[in-house]
Amino acid sequence: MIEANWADWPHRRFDLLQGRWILVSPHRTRRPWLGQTEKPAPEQRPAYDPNCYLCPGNRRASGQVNPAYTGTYAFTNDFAALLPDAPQTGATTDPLLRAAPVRGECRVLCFSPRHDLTLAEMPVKGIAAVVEMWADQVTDLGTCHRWVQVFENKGAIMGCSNPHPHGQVWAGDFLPREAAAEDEQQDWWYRTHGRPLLLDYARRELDAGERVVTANAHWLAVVPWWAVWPFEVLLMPLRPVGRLPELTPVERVALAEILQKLLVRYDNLFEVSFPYSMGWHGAPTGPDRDRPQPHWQLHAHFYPPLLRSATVRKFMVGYEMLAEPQRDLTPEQAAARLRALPDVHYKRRQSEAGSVTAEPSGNRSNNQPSKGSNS
Ligand code: H2U
Ligand code: ZN
Repeated sequence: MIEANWADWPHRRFDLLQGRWILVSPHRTRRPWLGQTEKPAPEQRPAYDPNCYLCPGNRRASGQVNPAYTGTYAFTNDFAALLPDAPQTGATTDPLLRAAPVRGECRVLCFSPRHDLTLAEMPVKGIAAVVEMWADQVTDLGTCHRWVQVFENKGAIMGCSNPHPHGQVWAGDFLPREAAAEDEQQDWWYRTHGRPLLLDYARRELDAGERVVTANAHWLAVVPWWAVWPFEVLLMPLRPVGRLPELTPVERVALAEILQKLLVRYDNLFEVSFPYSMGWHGAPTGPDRDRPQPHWQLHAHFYPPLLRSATVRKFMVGYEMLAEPQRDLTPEQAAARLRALPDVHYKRRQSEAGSVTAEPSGNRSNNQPSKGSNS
């Protein structure tokens, strides 16, 4: 248990993965709120949208036509941020105005041909196909690129341009800032303690229970001790795994199952399709591919912006931009709220009551939550 008064008084917590401090101000959750809190009108999307550039058979901005795909589908981003043939010259020698050339590739990953679904509303089988696609992209792009960033930006509030269920992968020949910080922190822990940081951390969280959102035999989802976003979640496997392609078939299905449980809870929190940015971090690839990196533990981050309703979001402004990240709601409070929610999607419950239709959630195996996860 954390010190009792930490639920009431300002304090700082250390983010061991990023190596930085976070300010926590739980007493501020009692301040009055005068902003909006209403729920937006539920969105009704067609299963196929002739104007969507991600739907099967439709033409994209590049003029290329998507195939009549029936499962997942990946294509090279028509407006890629990294290019495979960018010139490799031009590194500056000026110590004040530094620059370096970069090469890479960007792809768009369609999760389903159905325009009206989200990962949260897809059956476990469909989510497992997305897990396969993520792993295949890491294998493929990891042969030559040092960092393969698989991610999903979901919801207009996160700048996502299209509600068709999709993610992206950006692969480059350099270690980006977040990756470099995590590499350094995990390496330091491993050298000091002889075990991977995130496996020690997962064990501690399973024992404590108070930040666990959901868990199964292979995976753990927690609101991390050092969470910045109100309902931030860290998802990790419970045995040493460096990268997505190393997951066994059983672990992949277990991942699809825990993803569904987590994302359904997210949607149920404010009864909206919950926006977030999520993405996978694993051991660096490319030239580092065959180098042993036992300090690296595969994990996913979920960063949702919503704070107290479908329309009230946390802003990273003021002190956060100029000093350090800050949160009001404690990670323990956030985890307790997520844990208490049903893992049946609210649209499904409504459709059973006869209003909205949704895809069967395919909630097959009912995993036993680990110790402490259901308090
Ligand atoms: P969001 O996930 O942020 O909505 O981005 C979708 C991506 O799809 C975006 O990176 C790409 C954009 O460059 N895109 C295409 O590759 N082809 C298109 O025809 C439109 C959008
Ligand atoms: Zn579509």
